[in-house]
Amino acid sequence: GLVAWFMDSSEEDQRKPHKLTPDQPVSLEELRQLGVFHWKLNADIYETDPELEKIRKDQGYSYMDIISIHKDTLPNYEEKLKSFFEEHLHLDDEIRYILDGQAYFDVRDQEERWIRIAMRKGDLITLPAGIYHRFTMDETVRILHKCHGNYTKAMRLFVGEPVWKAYNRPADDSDIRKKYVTSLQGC
Ligand code: KMT
Ligand code: NI
Repeated sequence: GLVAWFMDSSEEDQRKPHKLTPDQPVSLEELRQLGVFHWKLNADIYETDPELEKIRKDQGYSYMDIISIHKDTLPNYEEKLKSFFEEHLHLDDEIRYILDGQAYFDVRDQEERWIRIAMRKGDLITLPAGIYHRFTMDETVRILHKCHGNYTKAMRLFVGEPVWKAYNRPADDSDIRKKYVTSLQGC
């Protein structure tokens, strides 16, 4: 399944794993309690995959597009990567399916600790509206890719018309944040 761990607090390169010593893994169950859900799919057949179709239908993910995160394909690459790594939340769920390459999503747990989630090809993840999170490329150098360097291709899914607006921390007074924090009390 998905691999996740609590992060150290070093300010070193964001693309490094930032594992604690000893390693402190985080289980799928712990992620579920934060409202984070995961599916593993076959990304080689994403265009015709009945499993993906079923998830989209069941969850109402009517919208989808594909973002290719590479300095030659993504306009304002450096600027976007910088904003992806700013701690933020959204008013809606963030749903991402890694079609190629790999990357990290970091989410805050109830005690404000950062959990790093290693996303690889075939991982589909949903982050609940109101959770503080951020995104970064990892250190992988893709030698086979025509340009050496980091690369991630991801499908973005959304219920209805997409709204990508990010609210950088602090957004504690927003209704969606209060709603999310309240939703954690019950479990
Ligand atoms: C976000 O809002 O955190 C993102 O869109 C992350 C990059 S998409 C793979
Ligand atoms: Ni986001």
